[in-house]
Amino acid sequence: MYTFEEIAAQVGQKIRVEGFVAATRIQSQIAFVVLASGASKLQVVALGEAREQAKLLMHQSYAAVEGTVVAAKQAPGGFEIQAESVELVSPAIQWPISVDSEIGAKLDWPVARFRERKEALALIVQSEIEAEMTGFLRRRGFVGIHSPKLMAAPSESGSEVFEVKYFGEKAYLAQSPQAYKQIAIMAGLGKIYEVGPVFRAEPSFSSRHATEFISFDVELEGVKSEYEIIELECAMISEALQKVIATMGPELARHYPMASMPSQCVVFEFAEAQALLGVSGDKSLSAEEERRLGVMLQERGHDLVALTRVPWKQRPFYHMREGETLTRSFELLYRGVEITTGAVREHRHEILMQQLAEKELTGKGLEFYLDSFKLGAPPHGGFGLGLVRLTALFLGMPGIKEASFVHRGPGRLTP
Ligand code: AMO
Repeated sequence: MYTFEEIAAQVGQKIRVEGFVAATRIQSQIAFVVLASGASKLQVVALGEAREQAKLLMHQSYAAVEGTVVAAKQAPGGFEIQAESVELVSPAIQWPISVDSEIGAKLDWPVARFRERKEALALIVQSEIEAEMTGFLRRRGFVGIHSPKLMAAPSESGSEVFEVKYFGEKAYLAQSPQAYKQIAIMAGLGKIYEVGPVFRAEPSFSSRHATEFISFDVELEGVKSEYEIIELECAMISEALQKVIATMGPELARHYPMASMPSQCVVFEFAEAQALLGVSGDKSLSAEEERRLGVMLQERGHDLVALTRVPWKQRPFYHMREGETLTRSFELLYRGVEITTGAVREHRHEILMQQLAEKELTGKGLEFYLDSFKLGAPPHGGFGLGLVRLTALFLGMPGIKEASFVHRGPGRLTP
């Protein structure tokens, strides 16, 4: 990889550069080759023998050029390489997709897909969002942890779990780091985060589901209200997106015009959202209802919306209840799509066990977690954020496949 700055500093010198062949133009006396490396494009001018060699370069092959850096106003970056030799290092003998190919074909060929700057930019944005969000947390004293992904029991609900063989026994792929986040808090770590893969055996082909995705998880001690967690998460997201826009603004605007700052986070109770939608009951909102709510609230200028007081019936056993029927939990919707579930956790062992029984669960294989609450558990809470969903929605993409490096879904175990 080279940058314009590095090459510009070598004007007058002989250098060797390598890169992908982004364009060639062969004229009767002269050949122009554009080499691409990351975001940089470098013009190469070839005469004589070097021109003959340039004729052999196919589009997107990998090539090496030796030559002198000269100032050239008309070239990208204001300089070019006058080639002495052009070498075809590795030919591109096929090119399976184009920028206009549908997402399925692009997912089949990540090598070809990410040579396109717009596609690579989505991965860079995601990397920046992740770094800014973890930076935000680290500045506030959060510690990054890595929890195991092989477990003796399902970590969330029993359905949607992948079973794997484990030395003659059954193991399960973690659906979330939930148990370990809470164990870290009970262990006295105070504030933690984890960014890592989680697995859900969801036979869903929807634009928002993957069977393996990156979960951005946070947990902290001393939390008594879901509003404290919402405030923390919204501040983290806003600050991260603001920094991404500040550093990548012009290029983002060119490729992803929808990438803009979200509004301030607003809070609605779940029942208020139902009233707006004209629905009732204890069930979660469907994707369509979330989308409709998103449209209604966006018309009022809100695109980041927390729904609180979510019914107990739709929540896992470890959420803190609010009265008989509600929970101190929330969902965060961004542009009409759920990106987060968060909650104050039930930290009282006896009540936790009652809630487990009420959900008709045995807790088998989760004893290590359940017994931890007998060792003195602080009040605590946290949230899990779908990182790729956040990136895709920020960039205005139709779904998470468009923002994934490599997608895992039903029927997609390769590449
Ligand atoms: P939940 O199951 O709601 O909560 O997951 C948290 C967030 O993860 C994302 N997500 C997904 N992304 C892509 N594909 C999927 N199949 C998928 N499923 C979920 C969503 C979702 O909001 N332990 C709790 C979190 C907590 O309470 O801290 C949990 O896992 O963005």
